[in-house]
Amino acid sequence: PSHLPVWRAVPDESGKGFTDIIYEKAVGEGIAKITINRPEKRNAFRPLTIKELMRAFADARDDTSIGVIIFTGKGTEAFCSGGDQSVRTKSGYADPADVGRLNVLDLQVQIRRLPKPVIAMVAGYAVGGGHILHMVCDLTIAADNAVFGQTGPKVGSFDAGYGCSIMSRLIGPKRAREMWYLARFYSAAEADKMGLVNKVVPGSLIDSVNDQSRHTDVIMFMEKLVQLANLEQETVQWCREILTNSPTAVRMCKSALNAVDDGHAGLQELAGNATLLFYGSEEGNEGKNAYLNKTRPNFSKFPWLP
Ligand code: S0N
Repeated sequence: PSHLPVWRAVPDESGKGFTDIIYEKAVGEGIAKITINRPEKRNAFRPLTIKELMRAFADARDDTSIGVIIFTGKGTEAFCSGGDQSVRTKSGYADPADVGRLNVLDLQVQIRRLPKPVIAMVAGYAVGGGHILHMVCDLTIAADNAVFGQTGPKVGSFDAGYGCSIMSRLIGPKRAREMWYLARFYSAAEADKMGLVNKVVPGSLIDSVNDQSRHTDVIMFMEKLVQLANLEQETVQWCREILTNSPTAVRMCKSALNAVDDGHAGLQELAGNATLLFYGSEEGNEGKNAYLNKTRPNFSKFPWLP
């Protein structure tokens, strides 16, 4: 189907309620959408934002009807502009009356380890820590107004973890050094060329309108709506295609692709998936059943495969 999904808001299971994010699921389809909802701050995150995101991602992981997760920002101006600099302290980012922390690092790991594809849907700025969040997602679909870059060296921060290692794999070490050392911004087209995004979606359907009228408020408002609809249409199409495939094959591929970069943690993830598959086999169940029946397992009926 080519229609956009009907999104239904999902309440926060913890009972606290979401203030910084919107969490939705598509009615009748295995797609969840998690949106940072701080457009007045270009969707910068504070610790509370990250805590809410982590609760939503955990729910989407646990829900066996969900196969793909879209991660986005509210509006057309920004996907995410990184850590909220107005709450940055000597010990990380701090919510009122709380200690500072860098809990975005936990979110990065959670997205990385989540055994379902996460698609970053990027309109506007994906910069600073927001750029790293899109990089840790499995796929990135960008509107043609998207802007990518690191700002750390300009605002006194850096991400020497995934922010450097995953970027270097994505765009190569020379480009990664350029991105971090110079802290420039790159257009969607440039990001596409570098291999930072999977697809750039055109934002305008109103090309026939002459240049003068394009600048009226109404036209600009309509263009923003069209931009978001086009972007979501394309992203949802990718989700639907993934959802036609084998959940186990997709899960194994994600963990295998991670394993190359994640050292022991990556191997642990891949190995855990191997155990999961073994649990489903006759051979694996022989051991469990023998234990429960207080008999000796008979593994002799299983071949030592070449
Ligand atoms: C995004 C930019 C380029 C948008 O420019 P534009 O469209 O001209 O809008 P502005 O007028 O600048 O912004 C509108 C309002 O939004 C506020 N605002 C925007 N971004 C932030 C932000 N990050 N923090 C707080 N406020 C923000 C503006 O102040 C403005 O508000 P008003 O209207 O009240 O003035 C432009 O806004 C921009 O450059 N933003 C800053 C980008 C930035 O430097 N981000 C921080 C980079 N650093 C991190 O993210 C570190 C994150 C981290 O936690 C970390 C730490 C250790 C290891 C890893 C990480 C990690 O993230 O991975």
